[in-house]
Amino acid sequence: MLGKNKHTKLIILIDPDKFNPALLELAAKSKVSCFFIGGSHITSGNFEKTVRAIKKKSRKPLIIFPGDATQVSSHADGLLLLSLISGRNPDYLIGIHVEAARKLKRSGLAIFPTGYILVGGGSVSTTQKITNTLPLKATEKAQIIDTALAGELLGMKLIYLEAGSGAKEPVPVSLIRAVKKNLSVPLIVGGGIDSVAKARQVISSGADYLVVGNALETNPAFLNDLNSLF
Ligand code: 1GP
Repeated sequence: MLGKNKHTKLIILIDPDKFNPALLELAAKSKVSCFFIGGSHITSGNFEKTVRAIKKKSRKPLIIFPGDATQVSSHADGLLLLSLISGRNPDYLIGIHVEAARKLKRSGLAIFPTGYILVGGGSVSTTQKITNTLPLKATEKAQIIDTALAGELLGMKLIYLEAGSGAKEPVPVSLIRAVKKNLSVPLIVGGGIDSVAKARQVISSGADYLVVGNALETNPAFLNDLNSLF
């Protein structure tokens, strides 16, 4: 479901609070490899209801990108078990995982242990606030590569370089390229991709997956522009 790719694949992140069914119709006709669902701060949206609605309308894999321990549904296909390895908050390294372990085991979901690396994206991200951790600076290239490698050596099956939802500055292409070069597991990149030019940069870096959320929430037609790149 989530492996290494010769060419970057596109993933759409759906926030249940802002779910727009029209996006599913557009995605059906486009080169979207799968959907992520989740949010670090779900307020009004009903997580379970949205998971079912997506599964009813789309055959593409639906993978949970959980914002907290409650975001588990056996109606999805898989779940990123995120460890925030850029930070040093034990809750986000092991605490919440212990809390959710039984539920996850029973869920039957495909579980993808994921090393989640927050990279400073020019503004304070929601993830940074909620997790009470500092992102790594994009200029700390060696530290970011070592963090990704440590994740891989700990057995994580994916590494996610995250600039933060709606980031002003996406993860720099030179950094993505350097991490990718040193890594054996698939690399996911996301945060702040709101133009074809920015998407093209990520693709040129050789990342295995590019995640787009915000920009498609506000403008689903952006998917038509992205399509030409994949
Ligand atoms: C956020 O990487 C994802 O966790 C996607 O970010 O919403 O900015 O596209 P955007």
